[in-house]
Amino acid sequence: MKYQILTIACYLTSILIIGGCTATKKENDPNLKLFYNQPAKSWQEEALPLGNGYMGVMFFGGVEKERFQITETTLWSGGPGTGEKYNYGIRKDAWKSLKEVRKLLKDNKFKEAHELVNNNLTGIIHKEPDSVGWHYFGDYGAQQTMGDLYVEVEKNASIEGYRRELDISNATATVTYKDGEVNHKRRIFANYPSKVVVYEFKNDSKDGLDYQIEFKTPHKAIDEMYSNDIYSFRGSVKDNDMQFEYRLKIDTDNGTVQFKDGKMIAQGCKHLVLYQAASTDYLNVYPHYKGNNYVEDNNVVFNAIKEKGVEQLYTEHVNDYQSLFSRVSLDLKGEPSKYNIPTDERLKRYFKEPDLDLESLFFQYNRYLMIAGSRVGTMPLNLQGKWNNSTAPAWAADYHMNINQQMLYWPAEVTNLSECHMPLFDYCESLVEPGRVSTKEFWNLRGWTVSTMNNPFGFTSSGWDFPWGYFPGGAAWLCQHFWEHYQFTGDEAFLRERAYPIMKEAALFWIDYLMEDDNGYLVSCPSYSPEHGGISTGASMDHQMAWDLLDNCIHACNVLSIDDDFKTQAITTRDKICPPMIGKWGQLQEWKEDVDDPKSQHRHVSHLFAVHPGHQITESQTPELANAARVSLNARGDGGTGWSMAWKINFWARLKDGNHAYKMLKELIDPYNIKDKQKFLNRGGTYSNLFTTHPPFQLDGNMGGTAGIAEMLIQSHEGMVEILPALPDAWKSGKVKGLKARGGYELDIEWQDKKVIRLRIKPDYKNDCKIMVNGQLMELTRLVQQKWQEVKI
Ligand code: FUC
Repeated sequence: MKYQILTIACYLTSILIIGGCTATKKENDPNLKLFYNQPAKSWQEEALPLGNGYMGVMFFGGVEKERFQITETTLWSGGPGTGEKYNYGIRKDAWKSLKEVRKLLKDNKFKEAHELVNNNLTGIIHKEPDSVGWHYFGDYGAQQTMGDLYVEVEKNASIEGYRRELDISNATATVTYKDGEVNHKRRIFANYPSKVVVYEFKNDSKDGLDYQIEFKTPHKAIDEMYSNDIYSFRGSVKDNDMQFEYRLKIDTDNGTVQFKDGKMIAQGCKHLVLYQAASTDYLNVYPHYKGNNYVEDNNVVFNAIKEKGVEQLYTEHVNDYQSLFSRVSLDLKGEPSKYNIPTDERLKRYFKEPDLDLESLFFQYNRYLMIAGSRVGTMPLNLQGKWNNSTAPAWAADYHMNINQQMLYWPAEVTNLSECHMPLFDYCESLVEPGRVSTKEFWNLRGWTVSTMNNPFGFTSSGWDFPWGYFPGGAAWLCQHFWEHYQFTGDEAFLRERAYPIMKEAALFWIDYLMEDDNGYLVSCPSYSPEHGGISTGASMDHQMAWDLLDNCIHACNVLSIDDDFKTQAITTRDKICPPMIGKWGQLQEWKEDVDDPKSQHRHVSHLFAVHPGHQITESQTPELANAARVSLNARGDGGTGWSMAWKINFWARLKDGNHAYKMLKELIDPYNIKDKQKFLNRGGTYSNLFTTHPPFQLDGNMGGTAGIAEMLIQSHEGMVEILPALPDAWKSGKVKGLKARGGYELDIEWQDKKVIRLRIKPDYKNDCKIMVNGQLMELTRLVQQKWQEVKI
């Protein structure tokens, strides 16, 4: 340990126990609003997202015609429903080529090895010959939009005072305007406990107005009806017959409703409320993935809300949402005058003038998106979270395991949304069974794996082309999340019953797969550094992920008092893995061979996994390697797609360079990056709805961005909690409340002139804490669990 620990007694006396909790509930915080003076035209760039985990909605705020685009993330094309050909991507007996591939690589016959892997060790999909690039994958399928709900209302005069708003302090969207003398107000919210989305329309006209309501879908209709104020559309996806029901209850205080030609016409309304539920027959159970009683799902929802009016549902929603969202607040001391600038305009100005509070809004918006998209019992976030308007979205809007899926969940624990992490764990557990089959057929080894692309129908095979698709390390990386969840929560039952079994099984694959090279190191073969370079023996990322997984398994064994052959094997294997190496230009090597190209600016920087999200390389323990990582990162440059820039925030934060991390954050938020395609091919940025882009929109950049901001403010991967480890000069003073650290601590931090001036800690399950504040390491002891305590600085 590089730092000297400060006398403990001195700090013991300085801890004051104070009561109460840090209620950060902020109603009407003007910086927690996105707002615009015009309706959205573009789905991707302007429409605004809402969600209750089950359904995602994008709303446009059109005056005469409102459009709500609806996603229910279990709705997919592809999979077993397409017919017998679909076989989870498995190429039977693929493993028989493994020996030959390894021999070819030993003889440096890379071209031949590539050919053989491409022909024999890739997965299989069945698609039409006229498929279009990254948008159509045959029986692999794609996440599907469910459709759009349109609500038309008459417009009689010129419009004044238009405002479209999303308040993320209470997850409520509103549209307000005046049409002549008539005031209009819409309110939209997505309620998780009752599983409904509610759309409310109000006007203060004398006799009420007519509203036309219509649901449109690209999918096949099975049945459409309207009876007793309830509209129901049953449909199915064409290629796999996945069935779904979209249901809408229509409440009018004083109007009448007629159903004609697929449209509901509500006449003479001053107050119209629509309650929406949706469900599909998808069931996340291998091998059929079908059988959910989706109509019954909707019956249950509508029975339960019968007695609850719109206000009760709204209160329930706000309480539920705020119980998560309000745990954390971030104040970067920007200029309040910016709060009155519409968000699109504010974003445009962002690069020219500082707007620190836009950075905190971005941070909180992504927490909002996590709560809107990932709740207990729902599918995990995918590439587009829960917001997809297409039947052929980019990369199928799938679960992408070579960076994207993991990044989506990086902010979950540290930003105090541990519960939102749960869908990822449920989902990973559902991959184990098909993942075992893939591991048997592709490598004839123990354990479970998942590669680059994954659909919710157990496609755990390598992708259908080499090299991009070959990434069995997906499972090892996902398992890091299980261990992290334990570290942040101290939930030993979770560790014993859920985390350890899945981690162990993922580790078995690596124990079997790694092979000894001529130097006596264990190396990954064949291996491929995600989407960069070619086939190799010993891509550093594989080694780092395997090291991380085995190291975490060993720690888990210690916590659970497990002392068996597996633990011994895990230790022996971990210690023999080819370590991170420094190459001829001072770089961290991406491969075992020293062949890195100093000119490559590729967006993937996979060999820095050990810096983040791993912890094998740290500033204090392995300074030379950390420096080599810095050299590599500088060479790769500051460009990249949304997620790539977001990852770089995290890297620079871990390398304790707050200013560089901040530069990357600005690049990520900057909307002009997207336009600058000539200069920077494939460059991300942020749209005016604050969605980050690859392009196209991918949610990983949002989530990686928020994780990066948290990483600048707090770190805890080195057995201690570091306060403000990578604070940029731009964030001179500020306050952050409610961030979490490994060990289960919750922290409130206030700083001025880049120095911590106030610190409070609430330990969850421990009585002590090593903590680094203003460059000094302190050891706090005899802390009281579940209580806020002041640490005197
Ligand atoms: C990975 C990345 C791409 C894209 C895709 C969804 O394969 O390399 O840039 O983000 O996922």
